[in-house]
Amino acid sequence: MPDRYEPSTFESKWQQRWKEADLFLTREEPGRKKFYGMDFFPYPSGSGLSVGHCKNYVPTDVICRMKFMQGCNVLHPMGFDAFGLPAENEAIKTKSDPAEMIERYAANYRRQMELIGISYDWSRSFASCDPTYYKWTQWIFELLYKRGLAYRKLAEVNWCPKDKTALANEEVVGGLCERCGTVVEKRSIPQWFFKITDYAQRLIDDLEAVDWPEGIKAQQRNWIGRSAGAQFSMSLATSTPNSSQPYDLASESNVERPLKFDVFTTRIDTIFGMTFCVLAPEHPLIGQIESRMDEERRQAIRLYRDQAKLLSDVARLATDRDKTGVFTGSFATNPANGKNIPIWIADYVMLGYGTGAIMAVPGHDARDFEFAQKFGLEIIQVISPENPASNCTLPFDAKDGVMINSGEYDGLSVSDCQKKLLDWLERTSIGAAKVQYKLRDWLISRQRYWGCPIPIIHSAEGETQLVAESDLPVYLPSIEHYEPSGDGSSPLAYNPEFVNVTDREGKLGRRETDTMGGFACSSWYFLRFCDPHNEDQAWSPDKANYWMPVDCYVGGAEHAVMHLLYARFWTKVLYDEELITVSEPFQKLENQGQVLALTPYRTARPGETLDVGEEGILTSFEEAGALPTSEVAWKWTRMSKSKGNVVTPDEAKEAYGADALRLHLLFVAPFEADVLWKNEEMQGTVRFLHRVFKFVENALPYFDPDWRGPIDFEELSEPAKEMRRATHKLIKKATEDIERFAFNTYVSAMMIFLKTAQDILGIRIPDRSLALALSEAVESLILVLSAGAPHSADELWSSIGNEGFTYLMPWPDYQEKLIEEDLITMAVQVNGKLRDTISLPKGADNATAELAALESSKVSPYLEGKAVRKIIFVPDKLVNIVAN
Ligand code: ANZ
Repeated sequence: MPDRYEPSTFESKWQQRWKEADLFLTREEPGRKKFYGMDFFPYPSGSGLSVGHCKNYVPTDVICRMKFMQGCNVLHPMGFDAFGLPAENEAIKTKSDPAEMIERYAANYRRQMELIGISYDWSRSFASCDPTYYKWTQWIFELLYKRGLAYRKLAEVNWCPKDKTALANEEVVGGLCERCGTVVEKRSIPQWFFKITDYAQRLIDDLEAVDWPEGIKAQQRNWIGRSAGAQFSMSLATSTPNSSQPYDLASESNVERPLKFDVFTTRIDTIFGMTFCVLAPEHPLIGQIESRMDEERRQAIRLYRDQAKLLSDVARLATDRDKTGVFTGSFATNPANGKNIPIWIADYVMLGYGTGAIMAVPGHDARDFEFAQKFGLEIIQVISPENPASNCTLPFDAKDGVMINSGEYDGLSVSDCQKKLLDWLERTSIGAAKVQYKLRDWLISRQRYWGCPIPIIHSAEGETQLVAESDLPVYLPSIEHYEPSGDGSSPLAYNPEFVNVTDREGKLGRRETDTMGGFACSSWYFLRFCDPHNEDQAWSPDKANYWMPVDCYVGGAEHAVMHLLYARFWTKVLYDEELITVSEPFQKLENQGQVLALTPYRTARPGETLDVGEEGILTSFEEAGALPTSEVAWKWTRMSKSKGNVVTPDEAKEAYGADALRLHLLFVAPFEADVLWKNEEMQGTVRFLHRVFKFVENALPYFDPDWRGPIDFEELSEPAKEMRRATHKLIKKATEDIERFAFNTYVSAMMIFLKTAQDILGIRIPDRSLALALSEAVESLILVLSAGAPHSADELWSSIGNEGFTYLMPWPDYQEKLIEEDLITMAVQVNGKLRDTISLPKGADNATAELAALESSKVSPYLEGKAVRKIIFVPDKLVNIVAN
């Protein structure tokens, strides 16, 4: 057998054998537990996989392999997120047919994943652009529609002028298109939405039930943004505070009922501190009160509203921006004390949140305080600190103070005051308690070609009809020119064969030409994997109920409020429809760290254009190498094609071997931590694998495949006992570490084991009992290794004369009693007199024993007031403290 790790001699061989044996075909054998392990399915890009991508595929593979060996039926599938903007943009750039392009790219991904020995069941694979898949995406769309959860409305949307499509809120980051970084504009176009807001509370509540990183849960909670407060109605005052002159209400067109508007507040307790109101610039009341204004004011307000249109939501909400606003000239009455207060318009109030109007309390709200100061508005304090001696500056936002300047509520605590005021609002029907969410409905339509067609027909009468279920799928036609039109409609709108369709009455209707954003396709693919070839159903309930939920879902944290929220929403709808029995799709979620690589970086000098990509990063390594090094700074940035810093698994395998790459990815850093990638470091795991081969080779002459039979624990020699202890410690540590995603310590446990085992063997020729313990050690090490380095494990397995694949062997068990270290009792003396005995593991070193002796409560009285001069240590027997 080889005494070194020579990957080129066996890795491809084993991959071929696994394939021939259909080794990773999903089994659904009765009586076994199930384990569903899955990676986020990727969009297959033209540049293929980098070792960065492998940083999540390998750990998931390790846990799936272990689970299978532990006796589970394992579902470990892989597919491709093929529809959507990145694919379409790439197809346009490379002038290819997107369907053909995706197939090519996906095949390359698969080749690379196989290259590093990932145990996917490829028989279950699909791409979201396959008609056999998107038929069911459309079917779920119809289900949402029938439940009133899919609707179309004219909406002001985020429009990316570069991608020429509307974007969901989640796809806009800091006012920029999440994909291309273009400043997003507002446009009014009819759009399809999914009513995710109906599920806001359940999406918060059910986070309790899943085992996810706290950070992701917090991001989801913040994004959903629950606020409990009150909503109440304010009436426009018929007179200004300073004059008893009533407005000439008769001159207004809508004077039958007094004008009212609602405000939402989380601090109803501060109602007596309201000194003005603020409307969002888009608030409809403004149009209604325009007739009260003179021309100058009307103009000023129009100008202000136009300016607000140009600002992104992020800019409007920025706390460091100077407050701006205009007075409407009108007043509203505070229902709590009857005072008339001015109504202002300001862009820090957003139309889309709450009611788009607020009661402003400058004494206690920082934004209102700033505004009041700038425009000279009254500031009233209504809460004082509980301890009157403590001074407070305004705005004072404490919630544990005492009410002041609040009439009959004076002296109450904030929370009691809130309760009483809520009672009063409800009793008088002025308002009620109200829960608000920041979450908006999910904008799903895209004015682009490469997506799942929306199965809707606009009838001749202008009615919206669902395509009959029997007519699904609505095929995405293959068209020559699919570049975005930019006029707010999809290129499909210019394809008469697609557009013209008969409606349910047999008249000429029009097909919906928007397509669904890619996130629709990825909101249920985990269900399809349970039953991917079903032609009659999206999935059979039996299969989905067997496999769901996904036990372990692995992917990047950047999807926190997009994919991960949408998939939870669809799962809940499908649960409500009784199509599945789980209401959460992913029981456990793990986010891997990123792989960063050194990237040549240089900023352009004045007047110079550099051939650079993002943020001044030089587009290729070679070019950078050619530059004088003093001009180039090197930065650690995420590995990506656009930065020219990619290392492919192909290169890594070629130079170091697939198993060395796999173990390195596991070992180099904790799973969730970022990695600074250096190719040379893979030498570390190459050396480790060399040592494993050497160890097995050395053990081979003594190897007894029947070690299980003749071993008798009581009879073992001391070194054999130690060997068994090391083996069982390894099994325990590896099993537990893989289970808790601590893959780096799983690998280091194997390294430590190897060292210990070699120390035990030393240069001695093993006696019979050590030979048996060694045989156990060798087999266990190979099996434990097989999750991380499966090619080497299979090679070693056959080299010790075993048949078949390690994957089909049971994962080794450990015996706790063998791990327990033998304890010995040591005497503790002070100045030669016995004062205590302590229990320590056999072989404890002097530092451990001394510390334990000094900490003994029976010993310390004898040391009081004395200085320890010397400690005499006799291993496993005695600690004598000399003190005077
Ligand atoms: C009076 C008040 C006093 C408020 C106080 C806060 C502190 P969250 O917690 O984020 O839900 N608000 C309501 N609607 C708004 C809108 N459309 N645009 C901007 N601000 C709006 O915030 C709720 C609080 O934000 C509400 O409570 C309201 O100000 C403001 F000491 O009312 B509050």
